[in-house]
Amino acid sequence: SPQSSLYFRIKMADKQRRTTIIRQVVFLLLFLCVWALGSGTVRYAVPEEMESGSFVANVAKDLGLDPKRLSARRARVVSEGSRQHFQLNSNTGNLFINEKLDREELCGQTDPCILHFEIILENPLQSYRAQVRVYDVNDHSPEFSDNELLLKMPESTPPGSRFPLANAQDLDVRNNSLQSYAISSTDHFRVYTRHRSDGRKYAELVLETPLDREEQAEISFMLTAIDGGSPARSGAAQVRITVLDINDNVPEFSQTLYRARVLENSEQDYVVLTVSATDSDEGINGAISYTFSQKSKKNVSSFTPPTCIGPVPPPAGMSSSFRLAALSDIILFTVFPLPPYSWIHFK
Ligand SMILES: [Ca+2]
Ligand SMILES: [Ca+2]
Ligand SMILES: [Ca+2]
Ligand SMILES: [Ca+2]
Repeated sequence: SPQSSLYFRIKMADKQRRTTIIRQVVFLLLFLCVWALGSGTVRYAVPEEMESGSFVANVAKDLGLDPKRLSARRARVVSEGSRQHFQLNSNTGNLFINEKLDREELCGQTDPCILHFEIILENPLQSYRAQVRVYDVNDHSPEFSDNELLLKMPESTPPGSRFPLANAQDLDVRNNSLQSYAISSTDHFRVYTRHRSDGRKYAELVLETPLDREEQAEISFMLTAIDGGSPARSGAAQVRITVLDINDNVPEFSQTLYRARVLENSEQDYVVLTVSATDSDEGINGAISYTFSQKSKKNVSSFTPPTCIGPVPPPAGMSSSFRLAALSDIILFTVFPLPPYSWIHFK
């Protein structure tokens, strides 16, 4: 009937109006919620490593809440994680550190280190976002993974050669982290602080002056890593460089000219002369054997081949000697290994 049709239309309009109102209320509530959250965020900053129970701030004052009503409204702190880093005194509105904050443990290399939590009140329900920035304190020294860094380089290494060294690690951030490297005095090396692509700093050793194993077979010095904290902290490692031998020394006779006199009727195996040579190189590079040179073969025909009577091969730097048994006037000796070689006149 027309009447029932009209009633139906009124009903529909009513329903639509109510839906619209509900939608508007929900929207308004959402808006208020967002506004409350936005306006209620409080930010604080504390240095790490402060003792448990240290005062952070009075949140009641900062949020404009009545401290006397905090207890009745069951005000409390709810952290995002499982650990409660802070506690609220519901009588005063003071926020305290619940347990000592270690920035390195909480955030590692993430900087800034921010802890988020909420301050929740009941009757009426209100929540405020809060965050505390934990400032870094220089409580770590740069550390090398090994106390000793061992390197080997041939004595022929040209000056200007670069040697990257293992980097030290400092768990702190920014200025409190590792800034530079230094070495204790050495004539041969300089150290430079270089940056890796990931931002970490490592030490690069540069050879300044030529090495000479015969002069110094091992070079050692301290490598120090320094941070930028105030006061600065540092860590050190011993650098030991073994200089490897190169055959850069010729054997040298104890005299450039040896003179000897022999009677023409000397017996066979008569010792005419003992000569000796030394080579300051190491191992096989310093081993000496003796021989007559090709040129003087004719002259030495009456000599037995020279024999080494010292240890064969002689230890580096030790002299070796041989004996000759025969007659002659002038002989040329060549000393091995060849090249390089030394020679002497034998008269
Ligand atoms: Ca710490
Ligand atoms: Ca720290
Ligand atoms: Ca540090
Ligand atoms: Ca050498």
